[in-house]
Amino acid sequence: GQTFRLEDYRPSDYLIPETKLDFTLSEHATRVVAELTVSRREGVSPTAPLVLDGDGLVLKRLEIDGKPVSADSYHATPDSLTLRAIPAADRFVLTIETELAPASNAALMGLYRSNGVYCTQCEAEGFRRITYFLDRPDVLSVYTVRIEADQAEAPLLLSNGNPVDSGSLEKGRHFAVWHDPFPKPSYLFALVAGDLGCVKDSYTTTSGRSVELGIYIEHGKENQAGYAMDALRRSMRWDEEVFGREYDLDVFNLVAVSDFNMGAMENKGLNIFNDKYVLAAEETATDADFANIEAIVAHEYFHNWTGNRITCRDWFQLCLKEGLTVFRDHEFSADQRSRAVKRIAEVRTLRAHQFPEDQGPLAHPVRPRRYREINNFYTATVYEKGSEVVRMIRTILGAELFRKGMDLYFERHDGDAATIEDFLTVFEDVSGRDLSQFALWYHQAGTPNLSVSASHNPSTAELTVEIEQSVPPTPSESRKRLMHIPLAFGLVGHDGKDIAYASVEGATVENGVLHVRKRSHTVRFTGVEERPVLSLNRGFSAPVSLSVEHKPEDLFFLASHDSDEFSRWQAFNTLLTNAVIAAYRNTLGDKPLHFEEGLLELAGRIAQDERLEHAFRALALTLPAESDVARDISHNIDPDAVHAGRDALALRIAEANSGVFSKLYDDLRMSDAFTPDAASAGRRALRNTLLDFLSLLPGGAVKALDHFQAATNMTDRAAALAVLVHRHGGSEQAREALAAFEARHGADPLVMDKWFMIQATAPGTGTLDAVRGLMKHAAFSIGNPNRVRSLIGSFASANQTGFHRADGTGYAFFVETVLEVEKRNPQVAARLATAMRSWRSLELTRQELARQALLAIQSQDGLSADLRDIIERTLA
Ligand code: HT7
Ligand code: ZN
Repeated sequence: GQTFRLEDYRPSDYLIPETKLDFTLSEHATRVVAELTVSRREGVSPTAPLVLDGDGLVLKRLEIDGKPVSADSYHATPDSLTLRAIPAADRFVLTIETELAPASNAALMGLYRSNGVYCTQCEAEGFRRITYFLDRPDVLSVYTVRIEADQAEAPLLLSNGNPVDSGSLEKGRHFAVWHDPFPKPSYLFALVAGDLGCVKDSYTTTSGRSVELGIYIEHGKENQAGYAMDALRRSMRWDEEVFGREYDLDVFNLVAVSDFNMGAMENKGLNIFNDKYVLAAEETATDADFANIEAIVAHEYFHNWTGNRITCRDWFQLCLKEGLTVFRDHEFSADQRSRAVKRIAEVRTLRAHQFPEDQGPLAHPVRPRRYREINNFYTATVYEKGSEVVRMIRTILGAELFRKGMDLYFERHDGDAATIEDFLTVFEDVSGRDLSQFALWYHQAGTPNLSVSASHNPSTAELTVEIEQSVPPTPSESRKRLMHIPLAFGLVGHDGKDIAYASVEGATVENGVLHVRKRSHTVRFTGVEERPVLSLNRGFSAPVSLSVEHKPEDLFFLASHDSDEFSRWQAFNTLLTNAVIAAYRNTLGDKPLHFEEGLLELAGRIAQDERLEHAFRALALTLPAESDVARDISHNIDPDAVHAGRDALALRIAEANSGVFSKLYDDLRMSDAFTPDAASAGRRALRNTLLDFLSLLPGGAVKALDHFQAATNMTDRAAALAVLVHRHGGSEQAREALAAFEARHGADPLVMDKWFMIQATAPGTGTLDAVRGLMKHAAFSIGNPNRVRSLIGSFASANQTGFHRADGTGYAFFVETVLEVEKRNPQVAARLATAMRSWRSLELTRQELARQALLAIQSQDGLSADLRDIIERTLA
């Protein structure tokens, strides 16, 4: 396959200032007539050919200015249309008719059908599956779209922008016309047509513009759209208040579909969502679902300014819209909920998904320099690390200059297809700072390491801190440059308060942030009378991995006293991780396992600490996942021993705190009506975390089944089911709960996804057969991405002992299933295949079996570009 390189970027010879599309919808033969106003860019030779992108298209008609184009002046293949003889005039109208079969489009890119609804997905390169076009984000066009369909089959006809016309036609057909006044790239085009239920509302912007809001969902599910609507209204208000950004069309529509490759899509004025991120009711959605819906509704809405009004010049700049928009949705959720809890959750996600990517064969810079398949670059690095980079800009500049920079960005680049350089320049312009070293965060892959040690001299009242940075090599980048790392810190005194110091030398320190720029810094603080405990990377100010030479008691101290809540959580989490790793090593060495009493006691104290939010306590008490521990062990990993070490710690914590945990568990029972707010969710989270511990004690399965049966909402029901299946798999109680859940929710595919996922993530070798069996369940469908992700995706990427079986049968299943999914949907198959990205960290037997599995996929004929790209990079 072709490799695309950033340095090869060149503007197109032609532009398409206006696009008129006319769709005559039918399942097997949809007719699309595109009328493109084409203009030649200034200075381009009139003999320059016009080459349009296509993907599997069938050309039916081609005209220039209303006249058929002679056969010898164009060349059409399914994947491109080249026009050689082009009118000398600067502008002409090109009419292209294509015919599509949406019903047989299983890849879910371009125009397809989901549950009988016509819908589109055009990012990144799906528009070329609809018509021939300059399908690149720097070609912006004003769209007018006419849709014609059978009135009974598709009473609803939606596209981008504002509705301008509609009416009835003969033979039970009807039409609608939409006009979007904002020039946009083709990836933001959307169409939806079908028979859907609707929830409506209206919103008035600060400047008085009235906007009609519509959320479209399957009939009968109208009562599940209220939370998404509320999240949308709050997002609109927040963007006005925090970023000064108002909505700009008369309508904003959001449609939920069941077959969708990703989470949602920010098409201008017509967001299309995976229904998993819209539908919510206490009976069917967990607190985590509510929080995701809020975040994703906000994310897509925020794209209206960061992505749509200002788009990307090319796909290498993807983080320009995604990293920035993730940062904006993180800030929104932090403002709506608890900032500290939100931050901890973000960092856990970053470490679980981005760190392994950055530390494995798929590592790439936040702004990649080359790709073979752009769909494979919608990654945790582009999104989550991209957001961390924006956060660091704010940390370095301060909130006020950051906002000034954002204002300048919107003012200077509204209507542009911009680059990361444009983005960085606005912050340099408002602050007068040089961000060239900082820009490496966009250009260089890999997680930087910081090693820190400190010594205190009481006689001189000096604290000396030694800091060393290193950036490990990553694929095709063996030599790394030194980064600018903003490290928020505090010197914590014996009373838990930060100690002031007289002066500092050896690094720039501003507003509690130490700027690491060199390979090594010796930082001297004077006027420090008592030995402080160093609290570093507060709030996770930089996405680095940090090793600090702490005295063992320092981590205990920080876990109890650090004024920065994130760092307090971090200290306790490090203690837990270290304890699991020690148990892992003892398991491997056949030695008895021992856990420090102090750690077990601290768990009990955190659980009861009324000064801490419930959600914080729940997060603190959640043991690091097996994959988190494995990442810290980093090589020659035996997943079974990790599991044994983690389980042993859980049991010891439960035993040591049984009384305290039981009492708290009882006290936290809620009798009032369900509300999805953060405080209530926090109570449920803590109670369910305690249940997980208590279930390990005698009578635990019965307790968990009681919890399951008493549950009045999905959060508690799913949590109890997970405890039963994961801690008491095969028990009578687990079987009873699984059957009851299935009987109650069997007809709701989104809820059954939870049932699949819980079973697929049950530890142990038996899960493979269970997953194979569940693939035959009536609620499973290999063509639906949500089903595939919940059963197969979660098994492959979140089940260390079940998937990474020492006999390699998990990998054989992986080969078979990935190839089966790929036949229909290469994008989903490629994403599934990333489950193997850390194969080189495993012990040697598993490594070899994993390599054989990857080679077996690689040797297949006719592999899609998507899957081949992931497999070959993973093996490289
Ligand atoms: N910008 C959207 C990305 C997306 C996507 C990309 C490739 C294939 C299918 C897709 N669906 C959505 C989502 C977002 O980041 O907001
Ligand atoms: Zn996005």
